[in-house]
Amino acid sequence: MLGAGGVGKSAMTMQFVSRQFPEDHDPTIEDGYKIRVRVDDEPANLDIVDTTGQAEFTALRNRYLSAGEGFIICYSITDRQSFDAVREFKQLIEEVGHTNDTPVVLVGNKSDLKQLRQVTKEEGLALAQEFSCPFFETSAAYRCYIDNAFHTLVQEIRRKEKEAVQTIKKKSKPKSGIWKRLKSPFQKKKDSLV
Ligand SMILES: Nc1nc2c(ncn2[C@@H]2O[C@H](COP(=O)(O)OP(=O)(O)OP(=O)(O)O)[C@@H](O)[C@H]2O)c(=O)[nH]1
Ligand SMILES: [Mg+2]
Repeated sequence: MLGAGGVGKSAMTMQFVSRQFPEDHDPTIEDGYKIRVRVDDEPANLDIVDTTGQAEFTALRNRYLSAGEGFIICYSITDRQSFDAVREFKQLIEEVGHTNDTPVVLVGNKSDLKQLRQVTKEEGLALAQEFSCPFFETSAAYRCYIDNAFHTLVQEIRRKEKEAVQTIKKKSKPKSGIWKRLKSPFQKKKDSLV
């Protein structure tokens, strides 16, 4: 879970893991949750790291960037600054992973606080399109689209794993041209024996 301070990373995680909503903002230093869920009828063992949004613990948070298989980047729809910070989180992930292909889901949380909205849904969608990643507006308070966000990240991780396996298979398969050329001398010998 990545995102600026107070956007609801812990609230989303707690709703997902234990169906509880913390009313107070208790700034996270670092929390971890292990949970087994089923996604598309397949079990998934999730190791969720709820990171800090507090600037003073940035170094601590960054340790998880290289270990993470996938990321939920959160902002709050009521906090323009948290939306502006999303790009920095995406860049960090790219830098650490040396790829722009790490599974990411973008989440605009606190969708229940409509009257305090500072970021439109269209802006969220446009950023997700730029990142080529799924997007949800969630409410941790009302448990809206929380499962969708986590399950979609699992699907993204699985999809990219499958793609990686396909690429390795393709690379290790000898090209038919070379293969034919290698085989042809033997073929001729065999033919001449007959
Ligand atoms: N109305 C509403 N409030 C929310 C929602 N999600 C979180 N909050 C509130 O926002 C405050 C901050 O939530 P946290 O989950 O602690 O935020 P965080 O992103 O974990 O913050 P840090 O750990 O400091 O990075 C708390 O008071 C929550 O109750 C939501 O969906 N709707
Ligand atoms: Mg927190």
